[in-house]
Amino acid sequence: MELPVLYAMRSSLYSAKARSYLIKQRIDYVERPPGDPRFPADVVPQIGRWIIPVLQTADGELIQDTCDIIDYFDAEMPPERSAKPPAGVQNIVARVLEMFGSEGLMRPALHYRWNFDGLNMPFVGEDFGRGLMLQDGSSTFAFGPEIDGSKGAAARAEVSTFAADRMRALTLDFGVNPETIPEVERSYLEFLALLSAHLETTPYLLGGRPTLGDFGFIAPLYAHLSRDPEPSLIMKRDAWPVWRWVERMNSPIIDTGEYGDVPSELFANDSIPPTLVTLLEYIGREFAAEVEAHVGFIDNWLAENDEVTEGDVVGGRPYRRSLGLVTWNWHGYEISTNAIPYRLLHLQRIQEAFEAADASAQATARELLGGAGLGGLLELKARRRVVRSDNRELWGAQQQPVVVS
Ligand SMILES: N[C@@H](CCC(=O)N[C@@H](CS)C(=O)NCC(=O)O)C(=O)O
Repeated sequence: MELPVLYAMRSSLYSAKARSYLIKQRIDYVERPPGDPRFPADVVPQIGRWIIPVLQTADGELIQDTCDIIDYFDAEMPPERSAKPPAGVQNIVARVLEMFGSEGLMRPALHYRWNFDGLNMPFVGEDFGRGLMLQDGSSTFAFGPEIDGSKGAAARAEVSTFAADRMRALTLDFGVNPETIPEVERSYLEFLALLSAHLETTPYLLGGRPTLGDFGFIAPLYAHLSRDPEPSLIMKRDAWPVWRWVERMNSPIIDTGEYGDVPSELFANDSIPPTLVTLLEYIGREFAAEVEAHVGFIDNWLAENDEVTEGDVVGGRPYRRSLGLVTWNWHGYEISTNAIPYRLLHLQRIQEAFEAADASAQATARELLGGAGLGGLLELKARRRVVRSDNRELWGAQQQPVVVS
């Protein structure tokens, strides 16, 4: 039987989420970088865009998107190993944490990668070059300029510069600019302090084993914030428990020794401890306004583009992931950031978990998230759902919008 193959890069944010799931669940797999000639030949044409990670299952099926990759394997997991807590408060919170980890830490991730060239670039440049070009010279990079891998280090440098320039340009569209940088840094240090305080009490976000929340958090906290040289120093200096959690999330054993004999179970009685409530309050301050602005912008866009019908590709092309720039107020700064309909999928996941909970868990979750300023996550909706089909995001059925006016 063939092993599953993960097309991924060490320096890629979302690759870490899928990789960590495979490692923690002890799923044997092969990892190939996108510089492998099979990626442009077999994967990109079927997926319809250059994007990582992509999982090729043992049966040869291709799955793009970290949520779908996790769902695919998790469907076969026994409840005591599943990344999804049973229906209830923890299941809702796990998805809130997954959304925030996957989408809400882009400002520090991009800032600490792209604004510290002296320390970062020698390392990040090698990472990009070696992920996008194989060392045996067999790669051709045709996403943008055609670059022939047989030129070795020169080809790697060329491909790395091309990819780095594209990514660096994104920092502005995620709200990192000279005016906001001090606040990006302050807010990230606050986040590290709160996450450290929580991890002082528990090896994983919801207890003795990882859940969707941990896999969401590892996305920005692996490649960008723990592995790139500059932020790596910050994390090691200021947030040892977070650094250790990153190691743990990449270890195939439960790796909780320093906590004593911790059972690999979630917190008892579907509870959420005070240190996690404090972290949720931070997420409310950091992310709630961004989600409100997103849903409002996307709903407005749908109202203005009423020729859109169910089944249309979001953005018109699979690789156009933003509908434009939405302006909103982040900690007192007016910033304009990419409006990404993909994020509605995360909201839908949270809302589905809420609907699956019983009335008492719903009441507890409403109080908990409402108190953290995150009540909107349970309700906000644009006038169409987003669905995924054939590894692309499509507009789904119409629904009654719920937006903040
Ligand atoms: N929602 C996707 C996001 C994947 C994604 O954005 N991947 C980045 C690398 S970390 C990428 O391939 N970017 C290529 C590009 O934007 O051109 C997932 O969860 O898998």
